[in-house]
Amino acid sequence: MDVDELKKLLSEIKTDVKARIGELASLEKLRQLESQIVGKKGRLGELLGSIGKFPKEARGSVGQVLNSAKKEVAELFQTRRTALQASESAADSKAGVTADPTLPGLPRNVGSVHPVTAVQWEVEEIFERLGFTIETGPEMESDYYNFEALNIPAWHPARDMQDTFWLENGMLLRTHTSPVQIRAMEKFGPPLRCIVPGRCFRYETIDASHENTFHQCEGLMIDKGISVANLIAVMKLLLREVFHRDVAIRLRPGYFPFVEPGFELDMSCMICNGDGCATCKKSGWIEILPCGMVHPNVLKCGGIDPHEYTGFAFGLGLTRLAMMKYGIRDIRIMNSGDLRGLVHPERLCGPLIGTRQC
Ligand code: FA5
Repeated sequence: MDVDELKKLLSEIKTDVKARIGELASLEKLRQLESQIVGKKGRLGELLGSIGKFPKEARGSVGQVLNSAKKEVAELFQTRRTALQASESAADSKAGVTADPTLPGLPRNVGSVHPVTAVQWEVEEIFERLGFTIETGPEMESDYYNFEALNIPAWHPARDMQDTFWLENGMLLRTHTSPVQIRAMEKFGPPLRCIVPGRCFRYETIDASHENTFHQCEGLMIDKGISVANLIAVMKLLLREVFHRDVAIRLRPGYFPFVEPGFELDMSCMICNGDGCATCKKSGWIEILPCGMVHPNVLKCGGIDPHEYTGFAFGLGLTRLAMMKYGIRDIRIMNSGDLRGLVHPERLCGPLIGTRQC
């Protein structure tokens, strides 16, 4: 097709539009015709998309002709649209149709997330990237999973480290998330990488950094050849990702019957920048991440051969991590229901996903 033939075709299209447009009685019909003519597969739309098929030297004039036709057709549609809109709204008001203020409004996404939930999502996301799964376990536990299987028999003085809420049915409210270590070993066997965020309970006096109901996040990695080096690397990565910078930490020997060796990993208090305040009891440090190499007795209880496999475990204080991350001075705010402590969800990474019950 040459430019003259194109002009002829465009003029036919315009005549056709003019003839049909006046007969259209509704905005919907007008919209349908517009899409038949100007839409990608419409008569004019196809021509607009065909500039590339014309010889190079003709493309300039073809483009001009097409654009002016496009403009004229768009004006025809706009003029008719304005007329139809006016007549439709006149018809509505004649029929008494007006805006109904009693109809329910459009729903708005309001609401915020608890700081512990926020930090939990973040930790889950970090560990999912490292190939860890997310598990859960029961809050009402047996003596066996909470203590015995973790190398804490009934006579062991370490039981006093975690004051326990005992229930009338002989069960207890779990004092830590560590029982899920055993449940996960039993359920999945080695190799194993999982984290277990969840609520814990201790019968203890509440102060700025101690609650009787708080959150921890257990971590467990078991495979051949896992060492303290893996443990430290993962702990450092975790804190760097949560705080988006290197965080001052100190590692000291720590005693937990279920790990050997065991460590206490403290982070510099973010409330006072390590100067000492009520939250860190003037020490400048917050106990946040006790950890260690899984004790061979614990591996055995989970049905894993300690001669073949080793592993590390940690018990992250999730509530304290949230305090450090969001600058919350007093842990008592966390369970107070004070809405001012909530975090805006758009700053967060996503919903809890892939949680499994162990
Ligand atoms: C434990 O609970 C061990 N199960 C952690 C562990 C797991 C060690 C695996 C080694 C291997 P601990 O009692 O220190 O340890 O508690 C762990 C963390 O939970 C503490 O560092 C602290 O951040 C948090 N935490 C403990 N008690 C409270 C409390 N009353 N209120 C708020 N946070 C607490």
